[in-house]
Amino acid sequence: MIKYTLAFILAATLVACGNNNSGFSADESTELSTEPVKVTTPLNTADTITIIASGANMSEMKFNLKSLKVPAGKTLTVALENQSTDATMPHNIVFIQEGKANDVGQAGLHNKENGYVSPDDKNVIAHSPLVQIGETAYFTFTTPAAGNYEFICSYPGHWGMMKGAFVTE
Ligand SMILES: [Cu+2]
Repeated sequence: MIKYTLAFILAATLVACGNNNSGFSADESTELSTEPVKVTTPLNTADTITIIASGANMSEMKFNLKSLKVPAGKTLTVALENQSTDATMPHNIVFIQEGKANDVGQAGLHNKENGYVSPDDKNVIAHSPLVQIGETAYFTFTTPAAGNYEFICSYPGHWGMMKGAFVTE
C-alpha cells in the first residue's frame, strides 16, 4: 500500500520534470496542478493505481484524480483508499459509460446491500465495494475498448462532486 502510494508520488514528480513515456496518466485535483500527471511504470498485469477519496463532509469530499488515462484491454487493479476521518463519508469508485453518472447513481440508491451499485447495471464497467473511512479496497478489471468513460462515487449524494474522466486508448 505504502509502496504504491510512494510510486505514485515519485512518478508524478518525474512527470513534472518532463518524463512523458508511461502507460497511463492522471490529473491531480489540486488547484495548483493544471498539467496531466503521468503515473508510474508501464501498465502490466499486476499494475495497481491508488486513488484516494478524502474530505470530512459533502462540500469537501473529492477524489485525488480528475482524470485517469489507461491502455484499453489491459488488466488494471485499483486501490481505493478512503482517507476521510468522518464516519458519514464512506465512498466507492464506479467506472461507468460516459454521461451515465446520474443513471448509475439513481440505480444505486436501491442497492445499498451491493454498495450502492445496481448489480445488473449495463452502464457500470467495474466498481469497488463501499470503503469505510481509514480503509482501502482493491479490485481488478479489464479496461474497456478505447474510448471516453467516467468514474464516480455512487454513494447517495456524492456523484455530483466525486467524479472524473476515465479514458482508454
Ligand atoms: Cu463518496
